[in-house]
Amino acid sequence: MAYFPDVTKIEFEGPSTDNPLAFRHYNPDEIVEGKSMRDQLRFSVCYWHTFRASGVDPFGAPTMQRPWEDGTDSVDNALRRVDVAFEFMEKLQAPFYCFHDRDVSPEGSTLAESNSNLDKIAAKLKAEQERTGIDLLWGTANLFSNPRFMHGAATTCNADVFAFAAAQVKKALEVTHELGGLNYVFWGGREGYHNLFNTDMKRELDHMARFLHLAKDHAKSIGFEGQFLLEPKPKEPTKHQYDFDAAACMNFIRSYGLEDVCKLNVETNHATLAGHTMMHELQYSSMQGALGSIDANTGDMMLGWDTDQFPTDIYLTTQCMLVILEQGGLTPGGVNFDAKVRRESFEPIDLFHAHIGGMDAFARGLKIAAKIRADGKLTDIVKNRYRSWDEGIGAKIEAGEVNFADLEAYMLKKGEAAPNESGRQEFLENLINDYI
Ligand code: XUL
Ligand code: CO
Repeated sequence: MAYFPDVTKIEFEGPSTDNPLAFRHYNPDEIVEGKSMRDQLRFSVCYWHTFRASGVDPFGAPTMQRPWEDGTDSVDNALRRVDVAFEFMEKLQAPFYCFHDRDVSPEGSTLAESNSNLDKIAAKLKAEQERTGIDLLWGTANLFSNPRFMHGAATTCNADVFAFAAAQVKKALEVTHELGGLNYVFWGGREGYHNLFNTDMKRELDHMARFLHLAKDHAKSIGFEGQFLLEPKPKEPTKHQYDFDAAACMNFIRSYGLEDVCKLNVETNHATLAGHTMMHELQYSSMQGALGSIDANTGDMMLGWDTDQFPTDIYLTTQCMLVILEQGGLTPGGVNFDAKVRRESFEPIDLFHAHIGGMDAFARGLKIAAKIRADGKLTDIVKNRYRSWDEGIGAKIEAGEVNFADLEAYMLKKGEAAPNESGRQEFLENLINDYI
C-alpha cells in the first residue's frame, strides 16, 4: 500500500522545471569536485521531526494530518510507520536516515519491554534498509523526554538514572551496530543545569566523561567502529547545556581523553543559539579535525529559539559547503535534515516540499562553493593577506626561532611596523555575491 499515492520518485528536472515535486539543482549523479552530488552531500532524513512531529507547540494541540497513524503508541503503529518512512525516503532519493530509539519504537512499562519493542522495529528497519539500499547515518538514544531524565541523564544527581541511561545507550549502540550505522550521536538535551545553587558542575562533567568512556568501551566490545559525535547546543531545554558550542565540546573531549572517539555533529540552529554563525562552528570544528557531520536546518532571525526550519538560504549553504569541501567531505558523516515543517504545513505533501527545498539549497551551495574554490581568487586573497608570515621575521616567529628579546631588537632597529593593508571585507562580500 502507498502512503504517498500522489507522489512518484522525485527526479532531477533542472532549474527550468515548474514541477514542485522535482529537483532543480540536486542531480545525484552529477560530479562536483570529483564526487557525485550524492556522495558529496550524503543527505539524511531524520525520523523524529519527519515521522513523529505532531505539530504540538507550547500553546496548541497537534495539527499534523498523518492518515497512517492510528492514534496509539503501539508496536503495530510503529511498524506501519517504518513502511511510511521508507516509502518517503525512497521517493525522495535520500541515501541515509537517522533516529532516536524512542522515535522508532514505543517505550514500554519496563526497560525489558522497551528493549523488546525496539528489537521488533529494528528487524523491520533492517529488512527495509536491505530492500531499498538506504543506510543508517546515525543512531542515538532519547535521554531527555521521559520525566526520569528531568535532572539529566549522564549528568543527573540520581545514580540510578545514570544507570538507566547507560542501559538505554548500550541497547541503542547495539541496534545501531546491527543496522550498520556509520555514526552514533550524543546530544545532551538535559546535560546541563537550570541553577548553579543546586549543581555540582565538576561532578556532573566528570560523570558525563565517565558515561562516554563506558559507551566507548561497550562500542569496542561489540565491534562497533562507527564515529561518536557530540552535538553542541548552548541551551534549551536547559538554561545552560555543557556541550555549549564546538569550542566547549573540544575542551571537554580533550580534558577527558576522548579525542580518539569523539567528533562533532554541528547544527545550524544550535550555532546561532550560541551566538555563532554556522560557518564559525564548522570552521572551528574542522580546524580541530573534529567536523564529523552536520544537522542541516536554520533558525528564524526574529525568534530566539530552536525552530529547526528547513535550510533555504543559499548564502548559508554556500558557507557550509565551502568548509565541508575544504576538509574533503563529511564521510562517514552527512547532511542530516534535523528540520521540521511548520505547524501550519500539516499535509503529508509538505514533507516533500520541505526536503526537496533543503536538498536543492544544499546542491546549489555545493556548486557555488566548488566554483569559488575552482576560481581560487578567495584562497589567493587570504593567502596574500598573511604573506608577512611566509618569510623574514614572520617565518622566524612561526618556526619558534625568536624570543621576546629578539623581537624587541628587530623592532628597535626597524623603528615602526610595516604599514597595514585594507581587509577588503566589502570587496570580498561582493566577490562572493558574484558566484551566487
Ligand atoms: C535537538 C537536536 C536533537 C539531536 C539528536 O535540538 O538537535 O534532535 O539532533 O538528539
Ligand atoms: Co540535531
